[in-house]
Amino acid sequence: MVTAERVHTALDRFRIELPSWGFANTGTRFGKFAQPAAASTLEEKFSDAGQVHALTGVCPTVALHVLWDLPDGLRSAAEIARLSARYGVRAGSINPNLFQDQEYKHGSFGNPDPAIRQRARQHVLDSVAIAGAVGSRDISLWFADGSNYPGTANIRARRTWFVEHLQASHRALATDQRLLVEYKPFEPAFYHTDIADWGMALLLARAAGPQARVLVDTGHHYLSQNIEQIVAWLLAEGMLGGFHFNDRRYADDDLTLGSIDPYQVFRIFHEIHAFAYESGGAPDIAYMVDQSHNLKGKIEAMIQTVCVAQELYAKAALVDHGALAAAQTANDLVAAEGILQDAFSTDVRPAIREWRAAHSLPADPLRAFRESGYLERITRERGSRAAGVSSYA
Ligand code: RM4
Ligand code: MN
Ligand code: MN
Repeated sequence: MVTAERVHTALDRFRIELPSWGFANTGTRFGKFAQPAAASTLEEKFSDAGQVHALTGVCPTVALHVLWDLPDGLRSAAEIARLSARYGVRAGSINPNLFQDQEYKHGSFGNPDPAIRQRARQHVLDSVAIAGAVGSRDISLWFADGSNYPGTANIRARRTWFVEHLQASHRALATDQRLLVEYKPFEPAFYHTDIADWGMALLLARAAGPQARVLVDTGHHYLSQNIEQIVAWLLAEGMLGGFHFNDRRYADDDLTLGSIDPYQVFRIFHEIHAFAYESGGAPDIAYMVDQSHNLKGKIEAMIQTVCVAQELYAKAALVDHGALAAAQTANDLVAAEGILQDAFSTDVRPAIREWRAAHSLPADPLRAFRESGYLERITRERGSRAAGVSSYA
């Protein structure tokens, strides 16, 4: 297949979910710089996500955070249906919030108080019901649980509670739903976190039940950790459920994808394409963005992210897998590495522009957004009200 064809085939099957919280005001613990155009209602988040999807054509779903987006729980389902019809994007993964209520100061599923563990379980069960009502497949679990000081938490007891409550959550799933278990080694807890790495997430997902998978957030690793190796292992185990994409230089920085290390993202996509090549089918992975743009314009940063994701996914699809296998078998290190480097340095942008034209999409979505007048309109409409910081991420 020639380059353009390979790029087009890859893009045909690549979809990426947008986080509702990426359109809202966010910041750091040192301050929040409110943007007049930031979304503060669910309707505005759907509207902004709808813009990104209209211009890129590859973002049909929006991840929702239950506490921030669905404070009325199940009663919000009808509203979601209305917003989906109006703005052309559906509800994506449902993210329970097990970290902001005062009760969760010492944990949720890992809290030593059984009443709080029960409350957390109920919130996840409610979230599964919401997912059912809005037609979402994935319930995505991230826990802030952990401790800050040695000796203050019974690590094994908490592990047992996690198994028990994840199993109870899994029992509530419909047959087509999935539970995604996210891991993170630091923040907000700084001594231990209850699900610190992919191994713990894998064991917990296995213990939870057959519809649980691991979710890899690129920012949730120690520096220099080989994330693509983790991806390769999870693929081999049939346990890679999805990604939260973002980039970082130090910790969970939530910077735009590929802004710091595009080769890292390329290597992750390469492992996925290589797995598909060897196993004869693309794995079922939910690609999601988990970023908060504190300084960049939120919609622009999201469009930029989607375009970069497409480029890196397409570049990785150019790897000649047959030649790579031969070079690996012959231990021809320079040739093998060169095959990756050739793919990475190919300019796929002309082929992506062709693909967009073929789908009646603007060749340059960012430019089309800047020329659309949408940003000026929402800045006018939203800027007049008092700036509210509706979420943090
Ligand atoms: C966490 C994690 C979760 C996200 C929250 C807001 O660090 O990445 O996925 O929902 O932040
Ligand atoms: Mn995440
Ligand atoms: Mn994170």
